[in-house]
Amino acid sequence: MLRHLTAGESHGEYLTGILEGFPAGVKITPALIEAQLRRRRQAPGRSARQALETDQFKIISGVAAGLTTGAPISVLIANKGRALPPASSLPRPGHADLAGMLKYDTLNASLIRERASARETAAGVALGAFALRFLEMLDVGVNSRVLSLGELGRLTAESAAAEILRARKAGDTLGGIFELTVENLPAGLGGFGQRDRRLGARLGAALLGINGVKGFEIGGGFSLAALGGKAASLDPGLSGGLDGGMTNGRVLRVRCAVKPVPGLPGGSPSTDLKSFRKKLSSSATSDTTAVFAAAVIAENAAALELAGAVLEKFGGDSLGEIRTRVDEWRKRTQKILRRL
Ligand code: EPS
Repeated sequence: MLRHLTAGESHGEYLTGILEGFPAGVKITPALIEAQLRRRRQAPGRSARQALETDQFKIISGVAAGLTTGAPISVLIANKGRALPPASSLPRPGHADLAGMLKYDTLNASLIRERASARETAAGVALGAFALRFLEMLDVGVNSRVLSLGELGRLTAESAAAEILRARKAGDTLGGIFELTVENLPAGLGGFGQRDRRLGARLGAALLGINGVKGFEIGGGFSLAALGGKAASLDPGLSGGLDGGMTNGRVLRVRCAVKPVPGLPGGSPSTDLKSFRKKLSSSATSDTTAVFAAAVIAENAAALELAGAVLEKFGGDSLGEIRTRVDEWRKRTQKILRRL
């Protein structure tokens, strides 16, 4: 079983990530982790905080001489942004503030924001880099792309940058849709015996757990509802690589909708929970869109889930052992899949 946890606040000293159950023998360099962290940090549409953060990290355990050892992996990421926002009893609409204040019985929204912040995703990405590397060693390719930004489709780097600038100037923020594809997954990962073994449900939980993700669909997703069974059966790709909660040997394809960042630069109407006066909540966040960063985070989050599913099916404690089993399994399933 592959498990992971993160800890740390947005303006605390460090973020921490722990990955347990990861096999030995996976070659990992700091550059591989840095590359993933950089992709997340430098995704378009983020705030000035991203220019400040350098995501200086340290691998504390679980790696020796550039190879994972099988022991729990821990990673620390230092925060540069250390100025803790002042206590505030004014929840920012659309953020975790109000629900968190009610839940933890506090009138200080800052205590909620600190952990609910998307800063946490840096730790998740650092751990995901290990899972991505493991999958890469098994010739599994994980990719993502942003399909739309606000109402803008057919994106280019230029059109996206222009749209982000337009929204920023208008004091607005943007959502979007990204697609995640995974190629060459062994068939038969996941399971149908219980709902929580279904790989679609597991991926859904992993991706819906990313800040701001409000929608998730597999393959044809919501468009399948309008198709007849005859039409739907003509395109096996509509299953998104999953049938009955298991990989079917095709490309895995899922999509997520990311809501517009709720913190508006000009503030949003809210109610102070001490005075119950209506006030404008000034937003601590000035991100314009999170969809590009979320796509990178999703690759890493999905990789952790899929690496876990591979380990559950094939077992094994070292990369060599697992790779032999996966190769053997692929030969076996390919004999059938090739003839379909
Ligand atoms: C975030 C608000 C912004 C983001 C932050 C997430 O930070 P600040 O509170 O300093 O304005 O930049 O994201 C990160 C720091 C990061 O590394 O992703 C929020 O409220 O979720």
